Amino acid sequence: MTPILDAIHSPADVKRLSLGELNELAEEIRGELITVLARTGGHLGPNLGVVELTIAMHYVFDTPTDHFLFDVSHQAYVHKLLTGRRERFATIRTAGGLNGFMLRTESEHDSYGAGHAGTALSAALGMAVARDKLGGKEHVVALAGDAAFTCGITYEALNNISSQTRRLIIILNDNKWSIDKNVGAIASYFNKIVTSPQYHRLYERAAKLVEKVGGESAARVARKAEEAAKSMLWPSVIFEEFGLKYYGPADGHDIASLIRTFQFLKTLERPVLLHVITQKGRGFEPAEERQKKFHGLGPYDPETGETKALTQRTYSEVFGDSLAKLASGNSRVVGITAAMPNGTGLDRFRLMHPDKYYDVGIAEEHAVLFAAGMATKGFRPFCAIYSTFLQRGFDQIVHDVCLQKLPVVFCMDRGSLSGDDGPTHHGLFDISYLRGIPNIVHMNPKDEDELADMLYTAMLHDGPSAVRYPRGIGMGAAVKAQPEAIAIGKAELLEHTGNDRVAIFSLGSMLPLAREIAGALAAEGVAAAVINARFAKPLDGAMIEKYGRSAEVLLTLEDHALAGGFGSAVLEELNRLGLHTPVVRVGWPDQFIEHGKPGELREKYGLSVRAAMERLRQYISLRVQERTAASYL
Ligand SMILES: Cc1ncc(C[n+]2csc(CCOP(=O)(O)OP(=O)(O)O)c2C)c(N)n1
Repeated sequence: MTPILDAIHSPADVKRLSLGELNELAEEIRGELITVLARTGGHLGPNLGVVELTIAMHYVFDTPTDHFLFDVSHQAYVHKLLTGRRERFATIRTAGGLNGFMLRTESEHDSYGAGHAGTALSAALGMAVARDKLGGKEHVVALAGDAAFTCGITYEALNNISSQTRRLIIILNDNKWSIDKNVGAIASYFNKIVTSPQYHRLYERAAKLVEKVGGESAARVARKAEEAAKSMLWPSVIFEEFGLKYYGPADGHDIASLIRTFQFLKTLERPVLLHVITQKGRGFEPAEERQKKFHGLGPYDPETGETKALTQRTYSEVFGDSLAKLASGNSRVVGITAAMPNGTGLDRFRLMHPDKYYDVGIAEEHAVLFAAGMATKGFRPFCAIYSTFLQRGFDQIVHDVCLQKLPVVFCMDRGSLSGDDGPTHHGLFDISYLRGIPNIVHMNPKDEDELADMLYTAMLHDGPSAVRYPRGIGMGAAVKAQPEAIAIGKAELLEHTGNDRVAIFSLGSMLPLAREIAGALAAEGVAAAVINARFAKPLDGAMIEKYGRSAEVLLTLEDHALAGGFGSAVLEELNRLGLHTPVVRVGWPDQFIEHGKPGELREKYGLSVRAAMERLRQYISLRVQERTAASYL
């Protein structure tokens, strides 16, 4: 039963509620989150942590006139529930349903889309400056988690804010957690503030004063008291050095006090940062106890929080185990993650090699540079970064790693459609953004065993390399006890007859589709070679030439954008060879792909046997007709 939530159709309905009703609303929202996400999966923990915060924000501010930006925006579900999307909430992260992140096209209340971390402060500043230029009065409020303060761009924004605008509200939502425990100096610094009894007393005193007297004069007194004490306690409060007024730490679950604080912050004519303490997973015991697991997960039991155990190892797990094995035999191997130890499987490596494991925070650019530095001293750094997040490190890959030919290995998990998360998380561009860079080797394993071989190959290779593999479980292939090196740039011919009219060049995980297509062609009497291409760079030029000369048509398959992808690389090679063999390229079209089940999306966008056969038929039947016509003459 959710009588209060049922009556919320827009933020205006939130403003009509009494404090008691607001607190009940918070509980109803918690229930809704727990039951809906049990079916769809999603970011349960982060959203349970911001229920009161989001309610108070909507109580005080007026979206869409005012603008809310959520960093990453994985914690925007409560905002969705309060902004007219309650009826569709059960569709979240399902095909055709609500997206799991803020989306400008989804609602006028989503003023800024996101999915990657660290963007909120810069974008909020841009909005605030645009508002100032246009003479607007609206408020811009950015909410960012403590882990967003491990991102370099957050500091680039902080460096700019006070010189650019006088009105911007930043909420630091501090729950001590990134996905794993938050790391680094800033995490310790926040912890110091939060655990300081003096600070707490100070904030409470200031809050009481604001409550009692209200308005600007109280604020002035409070500010004075705070400033005096702050400078006694700390040499400086970091945000104040950046020119932002710091308030906090505040209880992020106390709606009444949050409302009062926001009402006060609204009146200020200077950029402010409110430090709010919340508990990730609040109100659902399993999530309170296992913060990491409940950050984001698939369907679970709404009573116990139990999830179905996978029967097979994921690619991430195979990666973590294989790297751990390599590190056992090579003291120079190190593993680097940008705040994703569990997502990448590097947590398994951490267990065995804690001294060779580095979590640098959500700092992909830094991770790449850090790896480059280690490589100059003879180490073999393996940077485990999802394909989508490695986009952040592009310049460092070009300018630092590839230009200097440093042996850094990029292990790109989610090099595929990401599925439920949608366009911010699909890893469909890494071939395009990497293959134009000189010196890099780009590998794509067909199964788990080949992933282990490619990691081994990368370790032995004296230069930069990247290995790309998909999300989730693999093919179920057994991994050999000892990996074997693969010759760089050599494809693997898996099926051939000597009289193949079609040559299927399959990249990575597309192999089952390649075999199915070969089977469908065989059923029509057309022989096809199946090639496991393995490398998007360097290509196996000899294999392409052989079939470019002998087959009637080449078919390329990739779980990647067609623009600049593997098929494009094959076309370039044919062009270099002066061959005009037709090429049918199967991959993702030149548009951002929405969220949904990978199988359904593949069907929709033509990454299927049916679509490939239809397109091949044009060339094969054409040749047959040509021959028939010729034989009449
Ligand atoms: C550039 C980038 N790298 C990694 C991620 C993966 N990621 C999603 S949420 C998250 C942790 C966010 O922690 P925090 O901002 O403190 O918010 P919380 O979930 O604790 O509320 C990470 C690392 C990402 N979204 N973007």
